[in-house]
Amino acid sequence: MEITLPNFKLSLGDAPKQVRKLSDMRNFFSDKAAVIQGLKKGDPIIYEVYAVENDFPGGLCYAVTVINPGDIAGEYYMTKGHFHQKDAGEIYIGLEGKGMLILQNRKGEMKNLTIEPGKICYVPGDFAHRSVNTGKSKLKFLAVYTSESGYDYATIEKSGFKEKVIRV
Ligand code: PAN
Ligand code: ZN
Repeated sequence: MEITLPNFKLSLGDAPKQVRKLSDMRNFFSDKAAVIQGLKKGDPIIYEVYAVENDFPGGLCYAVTVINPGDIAGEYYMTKGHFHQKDAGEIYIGLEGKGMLILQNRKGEMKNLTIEPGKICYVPGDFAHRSVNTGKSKLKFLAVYTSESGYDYATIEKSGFKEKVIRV
């Protein structure tokens, strides 16, 4: 089943913006020396998130993430990545650009999906997820998740993902 929307326009109103710069990502990129080196030249924005959070039981939240193109010692710009505190699934819908969605559960099992305009990706509730911009332009996608999901960044900050996405 396919639907073509020629003049598609998505509006999140005045959703607040979160900015993640290289300095916020020190513990997430693999090559720590390259991060330190990069920070000597500046502190580039890696990604921005425009999120509408509805904090009530049974509610839904939604957010557009914009990841800039670029890499740190070959490792593409990416999100921090997180588990949900409560195992709850999530939907990602690709809007612009080209990327990958890396999924890893607590047993270390991995799944990789591509993110591209119009593609719907399902994130199972027990999988940590990180999106990666593998293209030359901005990667934009919409995420829809439950109000009760919560975020566990600490596990990924400590142990990372088993796989990293690098420029070849
Ligand atoms: C997304 C992510 C967003 C930013 O809305 O929160 O892409 O990634 P990090 O949260 O890993 O920094 C989502 O998965 N929400 O649950
Ligand atoms: Zn999530």
